[in-house]
Amino acid sequence: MNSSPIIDVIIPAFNEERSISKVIAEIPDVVRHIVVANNNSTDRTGEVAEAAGAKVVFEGTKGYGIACLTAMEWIKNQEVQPDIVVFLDGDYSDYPEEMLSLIQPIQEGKADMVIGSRALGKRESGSMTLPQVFGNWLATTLMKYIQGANYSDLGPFRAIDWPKLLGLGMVDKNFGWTIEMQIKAHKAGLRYLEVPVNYRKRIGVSKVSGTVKGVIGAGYKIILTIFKYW
Ligand SMILES: Nc1nc2c(ncn2[C@@H]2O[C@H](COP(=O)(O)OP(=O)(O)OP(=O)(O)O)[C@@H](O)[C@H]2O)c(=O)[nH]1
Ligand SMILES: [Mg+2]
Repeated sequence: MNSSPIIDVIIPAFNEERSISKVIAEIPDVVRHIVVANNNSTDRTGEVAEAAGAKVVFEGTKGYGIACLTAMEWIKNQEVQPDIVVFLDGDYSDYPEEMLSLIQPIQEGKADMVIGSRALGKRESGSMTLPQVFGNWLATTLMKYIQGANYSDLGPFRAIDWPKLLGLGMVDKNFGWTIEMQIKAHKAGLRYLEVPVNYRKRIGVSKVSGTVKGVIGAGYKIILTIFKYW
């Protein structure tokens, strides 16, 4: 790949007004567009992200996947397409500067997709709930036995070759998004690897792992997705 690839970042965000500007500020300056998918937030997420220099696209239907798909549509409509896209959460759990280690293997032609694995990195105590740790272990173990895929985490922080991502035909509109990408990448023969990423307690209120509804909804959808792509 080109030694200075064009890199865009996608941040799905639902009510992250307290964290989003910190996330944006710490993104390395190798990035071209930072696209925040404002997922029907009822707080000032959109205004704050725009003031911090991001392109904000609005998605009125709630759901992690649909927010990512909307941001991808915006990128598809740009005259110059990126080489690499990075996905990052808006809650400041990830360390945006670690993006460089996700991008590097793709830039060097060693991988098409790089997952930031929290299982391999250092986790601040309390940054992941027990159901979340167990759920990620179960999902990656099932993926190993059912699909033969080699992952240790469903970490949302990831980088992927843009044309290859488009080729996967992503469709999941909510919590199946991360695992769908991983299963499809494996089945399509993409070269993928994981690098350790560190993880800290989010700023603001949990939408998924800290709520009963979120855990059940995400767990159900993740297992369903594994069997859907059996
Ligand atoms: N739950 C949820 N999150 C969304 C949605 N749209 C965008 N997001 C963003 O997706 C990211 C992940 O959500 P989080 O609430 O951090 O979920 P999590 O990382 O599993 O759990 P916690 O960090 O413990 O809350 C955040 O940046 C959210 O703002 C949506 O419709 N639902
Ligand atoms: Mg989070």
